[in-house]
Amino acid sequence: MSVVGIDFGNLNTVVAVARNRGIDVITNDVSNRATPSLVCFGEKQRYLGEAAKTQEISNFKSTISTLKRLLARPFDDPEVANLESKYVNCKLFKGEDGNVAAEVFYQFEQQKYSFVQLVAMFFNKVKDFTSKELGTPVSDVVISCPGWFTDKQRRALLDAAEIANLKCLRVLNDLTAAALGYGITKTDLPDHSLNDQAKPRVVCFVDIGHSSYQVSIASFVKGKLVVKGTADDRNLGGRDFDEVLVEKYMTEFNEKYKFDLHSNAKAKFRLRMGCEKVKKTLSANAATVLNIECLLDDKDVHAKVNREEYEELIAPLVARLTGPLQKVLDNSGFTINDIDAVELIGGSTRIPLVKKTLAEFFGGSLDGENKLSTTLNQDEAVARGCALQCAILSPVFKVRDFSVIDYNNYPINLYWNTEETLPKGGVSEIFPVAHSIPSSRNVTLNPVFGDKKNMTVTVSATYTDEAFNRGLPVGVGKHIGEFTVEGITHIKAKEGEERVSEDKVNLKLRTKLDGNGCFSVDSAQLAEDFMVQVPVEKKEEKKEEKKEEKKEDDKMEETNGSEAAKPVEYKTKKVTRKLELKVTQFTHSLPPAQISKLQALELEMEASDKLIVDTAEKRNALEEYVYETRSKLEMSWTEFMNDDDRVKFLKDLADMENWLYTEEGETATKSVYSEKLNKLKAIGDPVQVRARESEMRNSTAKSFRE
Ligand code: ATP
Ligand code: K
Ligand code: MG
Repeated sequence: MSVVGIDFGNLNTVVAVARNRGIDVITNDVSNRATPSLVCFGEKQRYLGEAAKTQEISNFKSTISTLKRLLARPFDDPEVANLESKYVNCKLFKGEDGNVAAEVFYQFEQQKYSFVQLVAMFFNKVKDFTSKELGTPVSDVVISCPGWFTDKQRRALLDAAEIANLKCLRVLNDLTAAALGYGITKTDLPDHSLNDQAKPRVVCFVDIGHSSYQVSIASFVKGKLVVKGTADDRNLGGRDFDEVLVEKYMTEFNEKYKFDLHSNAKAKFRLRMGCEKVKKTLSANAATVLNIECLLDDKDVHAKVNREEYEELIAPLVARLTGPLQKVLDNSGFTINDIDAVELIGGSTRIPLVKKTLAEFFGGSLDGENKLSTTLNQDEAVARGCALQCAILSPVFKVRDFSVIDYNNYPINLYWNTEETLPKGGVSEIFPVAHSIPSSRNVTLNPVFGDKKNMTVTVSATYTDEAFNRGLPVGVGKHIGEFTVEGITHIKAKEGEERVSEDKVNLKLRTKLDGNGCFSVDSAQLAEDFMVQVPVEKKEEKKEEKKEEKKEDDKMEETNGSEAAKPVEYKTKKVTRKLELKVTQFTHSLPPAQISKLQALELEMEASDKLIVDTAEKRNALEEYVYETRSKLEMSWTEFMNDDDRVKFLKDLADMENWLYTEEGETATKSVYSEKLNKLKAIGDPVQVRARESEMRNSTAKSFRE
């Protein structure tokens, strides 16, 4: 069993695993520590992660990026058309569920996939290279997501993991993951078991990645962290720092070279890649050159860029950094003086002007003293934190326990049917801002039966309008779900009891804001107090019955003075009876049947990819054997085969080479290649054995002489 943390970035995904010695970031199939979050469809097979990156230009319209940001986004969300689509090269359309989906060309056909499916494909690849690296199957994972993800987006992430046959133990906020990594490795945190007055350490975490900017403040004591506030500008990230250069050079090159870069997506894409490189170089150098060969119409383009000029261009973006910093201070009730350190995370915090702005905001300067700290690896902190969380949650791994209390940034309202239940308020802010995560709360309603014997109560949950002020993506919307409880009735008296009163029925709903940040109504319980008439038992019997009642978790009270009014053999008593009812959930999670269908489809595609790869490997093996054996026959093997056989074998090899380049030889099946290779080997192997034996004899003789 393995313990895995996945930082699912919009640009790059980083995977960390818990091993006996600690947490390691693992490398992928081409030995990189970060994997491009890309999915690509080819004529025969899919290319995922690194393989997709190498196909991105040649398979332009069928390579899909921006997986994380388009996951669970309604097609009609204006941000899809006005913002995200700028970074996506494939065709987007409105899926049946109203969410944005992708149309690609795969196996010579138009194919359509939802982003839940695309993310699942990518996760399946992550699973594949992680299990290869670990040498064990991967199941349990913790996956990070932006703090600003809504219930719907988080559920989509969980669905994608499930479709990829991963068991996601928790969806963890990026910055909370980083905070966990920080807390668990610091040995000098204030210890409240020694001194409960000790001031907790207060750390501000800042993550500027490829597409978004997030901040949080967490307080730490030994063994525990509490997130005290969060804020973000979810549409500010590295890609925006590229885009200012793209805009500038697009205008310049259009003028200078009479290009029309606006209408050439591929050229624009290559310009964007060039600009990203320039941006990165300028983080460490005062000047550089933008150089792109054959950008358009066979023309190479060049431009000198210096950092000063670049900093002027990005000044408006950098100005947006302070808003969320002020907000997170306001939310958490801390002042700048309270902040002990500012931990930087994400690739874009490498930009010097960004660092300078952050240092100055917290009362320091970049060259002098400041609160900026990089005790965490800025590219790997989130993945490491996820792996730690997975280790804490996993039963197979022993790790120091560390309690993580997250922060609810989007308040949640619960609504219920005002006509048929009391109280009639109809709405309650069930999880307000700053409520801790995970947590649960009970809500008690009193169904009003009227003439009905049997009732159904539906409650619904949404984010409050206040959530929009706190950054909830408007287009994703505030809807969370409906939760229906059927079969609400007066509870029946037990056998031998006669019910003599109708009373108030309590419907207790247990609501939960779980570790994933998802809301649910977990269970429902009916409870009713009523009077029953029962025969008076003898002392011993009574004792026995009491025991039994206790076992069923029932509460029984006797009512005073009723016994005298009744015939001697009967009495009236008050009982509390409870009944568990099923809650049917209508959330944004996919129904189980749909998940199974998509799992099967994913397995099918995976098998088809594997067959293509294996077939190509077999063909290569055959081709290699032909070349190698021929050269051996012409050189070192001459003496181990008689001339006739050798000439015949050489001809076989030449025929095989010719066949490999015929239509049939290019498109044969795995087993045909295997069979042909085995036939050649049947002739070649004995020669190989003779050659090796002779070689060994020679080398023994040689060492004997020496
Ligand atoms: P997100 O968190 O938004 O989903 P991500 O996690 O994939 O995205 P990161 O890997 O943290 O993003 O950061 C990638 C971004 O950092 C890219 O925009 C990249 O250009 C930028 N970046 C990386 N190195 C540097 C550098 N030296 N200078 C400036 N920017 C850099
Ligand atoms: K990342
Ligand atoms: Mg990130």
